[in-house]
Amino acid sequence: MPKDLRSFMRELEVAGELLRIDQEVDPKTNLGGLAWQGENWLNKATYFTNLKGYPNWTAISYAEASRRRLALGLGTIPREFIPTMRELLKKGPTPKQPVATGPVKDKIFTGDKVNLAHLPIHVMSNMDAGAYIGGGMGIIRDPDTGIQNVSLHRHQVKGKNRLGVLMHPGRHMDMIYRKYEQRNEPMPIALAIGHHPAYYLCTCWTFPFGVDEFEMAGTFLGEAVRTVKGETVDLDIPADAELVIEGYIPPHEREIEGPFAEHTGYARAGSGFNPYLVVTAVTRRNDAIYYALQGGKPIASSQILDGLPMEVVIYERIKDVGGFVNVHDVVAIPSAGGSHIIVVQITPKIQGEARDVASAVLSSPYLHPKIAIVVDDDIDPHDIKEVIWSLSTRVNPQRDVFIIPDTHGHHLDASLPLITPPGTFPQIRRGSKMGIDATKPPLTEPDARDEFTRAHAMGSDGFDIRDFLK
Ligand SMILES: Cc1cc2nc3c(=O)[nH]c(=O)nc-3n(C[C@H](O)[C@H](O)[C@H](O)COP(=O)(O)O)c2cc1C
Ligand SMILES: [Mn+2]
Repeated sequence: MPKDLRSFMRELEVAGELLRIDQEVDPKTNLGGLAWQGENWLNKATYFTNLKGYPNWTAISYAEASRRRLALGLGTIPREFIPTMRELLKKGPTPKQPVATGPVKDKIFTGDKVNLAHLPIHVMSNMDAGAYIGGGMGIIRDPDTGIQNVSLHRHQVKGKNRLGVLMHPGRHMDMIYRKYEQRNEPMPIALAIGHHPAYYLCTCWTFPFGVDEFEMAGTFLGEAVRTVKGETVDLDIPADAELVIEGYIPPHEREIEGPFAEHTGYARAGSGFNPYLVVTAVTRRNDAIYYALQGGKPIASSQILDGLPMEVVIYERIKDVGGFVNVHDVVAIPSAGGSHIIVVQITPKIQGEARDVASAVLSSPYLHPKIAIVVDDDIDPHDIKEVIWSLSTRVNPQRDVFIIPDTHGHHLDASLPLITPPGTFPQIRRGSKMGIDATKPPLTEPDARDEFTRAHAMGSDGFDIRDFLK
């Protein structure tokens, strides 16, 4: 059996990671909030079996949206995520396996039969313009090379066969869409919704331009991705997805899109005149599970799906700074509004190394990192209390904080000034970045370093209070 959303949901259930809600839930009014509370209050993914107005559907939220669950899907544990992914990346792509048909073709709707109102697309946040698809893996083809690209984008429901689309400037969909615009041709697209988390991880990974994300999904899964042809588009679509929406994005056309609460937790940035998508077909499983990916207020899917790949990419980038760095861990802080703060744990060898590392973090393939904090090897970078303690006891601001002015910033970060007119596509921001060296003095200064050796409560390493209560 191929790995898919269903095989993963069985794993979640066995691991105690899945809540099930059988009471009636309304995708338009309370599914988003219940999903958010399931993750943020109870640390679970939520499976909704009773959807108001959609009797034949069920839905899942936060399936992939935690460190633990993503690690589970990849057969590892959270602390081993970076080394596991580095090993997998070394294997390179796995060619896709075309098949004649698959479960995603159980039901096929084209022409007048297409109606997005028949899908239980949910409203994620109170400030959103309406229902949005968050979990649509956007498959397109580079018209020059024929190579497919897959990326995740927000899609506002705008009518029975019309969706919005937001493309960040410089990302691969934006680059490929511009090629279609130069030819004055519509860009065919398929959104695959609902699958194993390895698919979502690849979709959100920043691979070099020209890498087919689904070939990397095959490597992450340990099995080739099975693909079928689209009904109305010449694209290779995952055969074992739950639901697929096919269509095209017309060239040069823009219309109002948004607002939509983003990974920053705010809703206005990004909204304005954006391209749109015309739906030409919907195909799905008989008993399709809607993948109600929840965006917006942290912690939501965006912080995890953007953040974990970022950690691996940044680790690769900084390990060779200055020749060699003792780097132990990289954490994209999920509560930092979409990975705008990165904490790196190193053992500094020499003065200045931590600053060099912070500079590399701030100029990675990602635009999100705005603040880089470098901590020493005795600080747990996942524990924000530890990071704050380190900042408060190891940082002399005038010596250890540096600011890089006038950098390019993330287009959804409303704290950075826009340099393109508001509401136009694409939106570009000028910002600045900050590095903080919160490490102890380096190994070359053992005496100074020793002054920062941590004290512990007496004997606390040697016993467990619970044994004293028996
Ligand atoms: C939940 C979620 C929603 C996202 N929404 C958008 C979006 O609306 N527009 C966009 O350009 N990128 C969005 N992204 C980021 C891209 O999917 C991501 O940068 C991806 O790696 C881009 O693919 P590429 O490397 O092929 O360009 C989103 C990511 C996540 C995790
Ligand atoms: Mn890509």
